[in-house]
Amino acid sequence: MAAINLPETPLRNVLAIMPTYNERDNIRLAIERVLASDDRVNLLIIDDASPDGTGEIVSEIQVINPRVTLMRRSAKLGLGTAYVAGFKYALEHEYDAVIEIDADLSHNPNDIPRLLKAGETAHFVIGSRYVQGVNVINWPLQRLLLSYAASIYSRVVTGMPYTDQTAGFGLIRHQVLEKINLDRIHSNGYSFQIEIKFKAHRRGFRVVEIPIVFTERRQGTSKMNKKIVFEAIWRVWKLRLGAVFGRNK
Ligand SMILES: Nc1nc2c(ncn2[C@@H]2O[C@H](COP(=O)(O)OP(=O)(O)OP(=O)(O)O)[C@@H](O)[C@H]2O)c(=O)[nH]1
Ligand SMILES: [Mg+2]
Repeated sequence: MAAINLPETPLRNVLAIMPTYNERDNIRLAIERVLASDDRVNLLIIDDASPDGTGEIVSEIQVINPRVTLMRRSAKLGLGTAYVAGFKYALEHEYDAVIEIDADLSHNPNDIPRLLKAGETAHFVIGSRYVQGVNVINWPLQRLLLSYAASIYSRVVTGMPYTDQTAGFGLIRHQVLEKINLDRIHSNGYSFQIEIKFKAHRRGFRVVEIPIVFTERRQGTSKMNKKIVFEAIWRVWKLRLGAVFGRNK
């Protein structure tokens, strides 16, 4: 696996991608804070027909703010396919990089400048909860242990050295998105985050972790469920075996 040269171009324009499902109580503040974080950042919100009216709120905001775009899908199709649609949009519109960020303010938009800074010399920046101790606020112990154990498990199975394998906050340069076959990403829940890191790592891109603090949502409801966890458990083996047998392109 040959290491790919470090990125040479500065980050001129970056698309923050924010998938939403029932985030009515978070979305306004989330938009405001992401846009305030850096002038180079525009925002794409991918709403899966949220019954609570999240899409209508964003629709009103995009009319008055050219930095905000709404992509509406007809049903709840999952986080993974939302990000894939967002990545394709970013490539079509020639963004230098994308930022993945949740709408529930668990990821702090104030950390975006540090992601951008690290992205000057890396292709993939992971906003990591575990690279410097454990930086998670307000999670029940059970949830924290599940997440932490999932990272260790994925690390052992995939061989990737990163401490936060399911991180959903990060920056990905366009070179990575171009190189990965986006139509061949099949996982949807937490394993989506593992799969995309794995594909970047395998292709020799420079992946770095920077510490971030993750805070449990204060508003709205969680979409996390057992199916998402079980998907991750078997998917990592699929990734590993696919790599062994030369698939996963
Ligand atoms: N478009 C879209 N967005 C989704 C879907 N599922 C979750 N999301 C969004 O993805 C982000 C992460 O989902 P969360 O429900 O916060 O998942 P989580 O962070 O694991 O769980 P909690 O923070 O505990 O609720 C949030 O912005 C959700 O609104 C989906 O099927 N489609
Ligand atoms: Mg969340």
